[in-house]
Amino acid sequence: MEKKWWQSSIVYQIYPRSFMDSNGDGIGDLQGIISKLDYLKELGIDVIWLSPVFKSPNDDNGYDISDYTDIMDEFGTMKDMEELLSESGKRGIKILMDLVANHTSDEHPWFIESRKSKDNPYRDYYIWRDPVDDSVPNDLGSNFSGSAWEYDELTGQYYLHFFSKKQPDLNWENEKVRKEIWDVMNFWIDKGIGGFRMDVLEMIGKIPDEMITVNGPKLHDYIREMNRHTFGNKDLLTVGECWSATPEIARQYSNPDGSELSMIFQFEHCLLDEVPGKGKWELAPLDFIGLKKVMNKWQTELMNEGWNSLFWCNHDMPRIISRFGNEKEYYMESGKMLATLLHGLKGTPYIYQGEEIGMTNVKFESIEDYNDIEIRNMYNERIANGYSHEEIMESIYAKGRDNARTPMQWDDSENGGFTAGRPWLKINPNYKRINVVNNLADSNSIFYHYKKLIEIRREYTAIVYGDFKMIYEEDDNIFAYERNLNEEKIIVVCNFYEKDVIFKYPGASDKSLNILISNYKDSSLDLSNLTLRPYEGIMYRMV
Ligand code: TEU
Ligand code: CA
Repeated sequence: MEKKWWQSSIVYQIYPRSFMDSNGDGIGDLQGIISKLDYLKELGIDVIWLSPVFKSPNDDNGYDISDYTDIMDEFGTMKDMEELLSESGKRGIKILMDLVANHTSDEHPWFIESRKSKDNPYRDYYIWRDPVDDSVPNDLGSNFSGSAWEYDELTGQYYLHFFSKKQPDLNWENEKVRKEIWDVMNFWIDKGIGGFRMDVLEMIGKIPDEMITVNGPKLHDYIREMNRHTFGNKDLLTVGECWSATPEIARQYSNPDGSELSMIFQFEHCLLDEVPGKGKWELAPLDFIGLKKVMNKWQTELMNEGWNSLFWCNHDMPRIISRFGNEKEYYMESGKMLATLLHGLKGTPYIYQGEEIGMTNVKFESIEDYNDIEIRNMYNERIANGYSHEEIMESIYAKGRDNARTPMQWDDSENGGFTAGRPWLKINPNYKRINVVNNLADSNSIFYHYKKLIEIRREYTAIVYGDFKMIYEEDDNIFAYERNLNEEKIIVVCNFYEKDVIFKYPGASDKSLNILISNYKDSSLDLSNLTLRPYEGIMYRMV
């Protein structure tokens, strides 16, 4: 397979609202990001995925767009955006824009028009249906609780919204809609961006009348058509958010012939600490063997065709140390082990802001301290259904999206150096201990661990291109694998838990072995009989 720049790149996701506030209004902004580019350069990343910065009434913090070619007032102006592009360009960093094209805001001019009358030229930009028996057209539900259909008095029809009712779904069957989106994409491509992250891309081929929400029959036609009219011959990074993809579908999305995308995000590894089939709020202990199986499957099935994205965190996910690590007793060890485990895999790694300094989940007592619409809708629905405040909060503490969205912790000053004003969402009270300044001052910090992982990936091509082979598949505590390229072998061995465990490398040999990175100072080189301490995670190189 021809080598692509995005295969050897490291992506850093910024949630602009929470990254850095430059003007004291409590909301992160583009100038704030610009002021921190040198910090990102120091970490060593190549690409920034910028969560949406377009005009938006912020019902879902920018994932409800009212103008795709202008910047949200709170974040700055188009001039600031152009400055961000040129300043990051100077540092060799590309910018991915977050294309939310499955739906718009209800305040987008297209929807304002669409809503006016049944014969408005924009009516078919969205999905309108007559009532059935004086009620909703069918049982489709919104991802943010309740029905996916909202009644509109004016014309006596329902419109479809798979997210909040302020996020009406676009009708991709309408060619005019598809063309509008290509125009938007070309507008941004012309500004010199590095590519797109595409929000809930798997949903654009929906057929609501047949209850088909994802992977509709025309999905890949739409993507190939979009590819031809926009980024197809531009060498950009494109990554689609595709929760329901199987490896087979992913090979299609990331087909090496370049007809669709670079890669997708799939989330199978994020669904293993919930009661199967019951959704994210029904908590269950992590199915560790399940996690290994899922990782093994995706690594293996996309090894020679297609490409994986690698991530633990994003703006919708809990913090990984709180989730799969041991925040209380082995904070450093588990944080570093999880990073090593992920960054040794084959694919393009994504780091979510704050992950590189070991930020953790947050626990606010009052629901009023939460902002996220998914959390608030779920809370209200569950209270109405008789759940107690306490049990709902347990779910929110474990899985709520605001865990990822508390402001970035820059230093130990008030509000963690994020803002001189009052932050839009409270900062995690642990900011005095966990912050950028502390990380940069300690050569043993989580930050320097991530930085080193990035350097190692640059140095050893086996990590980017090598084959993957899982070892110790059935073990209940150890996550271990090999990466092989020509004569070079990388071996990653991780103890996922706090008990000491013994690892015996099946092919221990007399070849020379060295440690590329470990979360303990004195990790052993004796792979034939290795005692792994709590959360010990080591990456070896054998030549
Ligand atoms: O997320 C898609 C999505 O399915 C999420 O709502 C997901 O179910 C939930 O967050 C899991 O916790 C994308 C964006 O990443 C998310 O931030 C947006 O709210 C959503 O689309 C709507 O645009
Ligand atoms: Ca601001």
